[in-house]
Amino acid sequence: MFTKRRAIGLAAAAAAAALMVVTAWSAGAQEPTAAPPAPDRGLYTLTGADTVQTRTQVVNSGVDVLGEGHGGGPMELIASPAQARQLRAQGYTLELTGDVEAMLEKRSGGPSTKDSSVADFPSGDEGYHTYDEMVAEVAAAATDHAAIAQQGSVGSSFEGRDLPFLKISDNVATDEDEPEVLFTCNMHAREHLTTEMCLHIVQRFTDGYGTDQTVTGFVDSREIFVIPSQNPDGAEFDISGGEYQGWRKNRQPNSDGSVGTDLNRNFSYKWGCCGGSDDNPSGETYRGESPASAPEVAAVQAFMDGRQFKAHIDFHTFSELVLWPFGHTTDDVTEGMTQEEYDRFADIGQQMAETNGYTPEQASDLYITDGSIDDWAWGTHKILSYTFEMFPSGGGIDGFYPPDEEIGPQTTRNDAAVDILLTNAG
Ligand code: 0X9
Ligand code: CA
Ligand code: CA
Ligand code: CA
Ligand code: ZN
Repeated sequence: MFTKRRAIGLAAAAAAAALMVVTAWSAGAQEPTAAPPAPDRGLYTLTGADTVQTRTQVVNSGVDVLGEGHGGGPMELIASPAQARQLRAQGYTLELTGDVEAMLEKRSGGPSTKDSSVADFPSGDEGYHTYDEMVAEVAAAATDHAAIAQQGSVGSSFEGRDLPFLKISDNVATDEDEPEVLFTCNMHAREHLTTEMCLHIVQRFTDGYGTDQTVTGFVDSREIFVIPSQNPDGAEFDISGGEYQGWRKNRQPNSDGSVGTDLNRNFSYKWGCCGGSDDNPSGETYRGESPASAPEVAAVQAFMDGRQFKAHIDFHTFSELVLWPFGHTTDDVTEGMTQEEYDRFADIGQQMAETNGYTPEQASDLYITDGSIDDWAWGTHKILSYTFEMFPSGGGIDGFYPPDEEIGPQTTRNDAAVDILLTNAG
């Protein structure tokens, strides 16, 4: 994909250069004035989308919106030259600020010297877990803490990778009548910091058992479930070739030759209802062919259908936000959400945000999303379901790739929020 994109970009650049020569030649002495061609994946700042409706239109126009932005400010997005032209024709102002390919290469430490057939994080970022390392970590936690930790499988990804989960509780082999709480991570491929968040939760509630009083109390009184990666195919692809790829979706092929469904638009509750997703397969928020058409989503839904979760956090990056349902409507109170229920979401959301310094708000405050996991979890199962957008608060494509030195501080930053959720599951 990367190589092909780059080849197309080079061909376009060559064609444009040839055109400029011809133009210069036929114009005699005049200098060619054509601007250099816009990059295949250009980083842009967009202004003029000041309402939820216009922001929703931009997000689902096929482009790749980075982070969520704050308070209706300018949006940062990745667009092709054609997409940039189209958005300008619709009246938005776009300023080109960089070439994403060049930025990813720079962030990855320059042209890779690593074996490109093996998926591994670029040099200096080895603190992040690859898929195999994540699987090993889950297995080790279950082995080293057999009395309180048990491993299981949620199902398989499109490419056949196992989606492991870990259950942490006293009497772990018994399905006890204790509030069940779920933490899910890495739904979007490039959001690697979230995999570390789930592994940190695993570590904290296993290693801390018997010594940390808070941890011990929760392990004894709750059933904690952790799914570190909902999108391992995408995550592995994102680190393939020795360079970050900036990939978001899963790796399921589409009918038009493009690849990937946005898993956070593919859940079965009010799927595609409200303009909060893209029906064009090549778009970055493509909702898939039908509800739960992505095997990863079907697996997560079936797993959640089969348990009685009371509370849930789905971790994403980035923007430093605590979000609650609904995302499919800007209404607070609607079918499936009373004022009392909304107030509870907002109250607990604000309490959690108080501890990590994130901004708390309803998911739809920035743009509409349909088919997202939190709407589904609440809409179908009344699970107290939040979406966290982790560190950083902003930063273009590099925002998905904080140095691995951030893993420790940015995961422990959510300890108190996790504890608040666990408390409120009771
Ligand atoms: O667009 C998304 O899926 C999430 N942002 S991300 O940059 N991680 O892709 C935000 C989803 C917000 N809506 C709901 N949580 N419903
Ligand atoms: Ca490092
Ligand atoms: Ca138990
Ligand atoms: Ca139970
Ligand atoms: Zn995400």
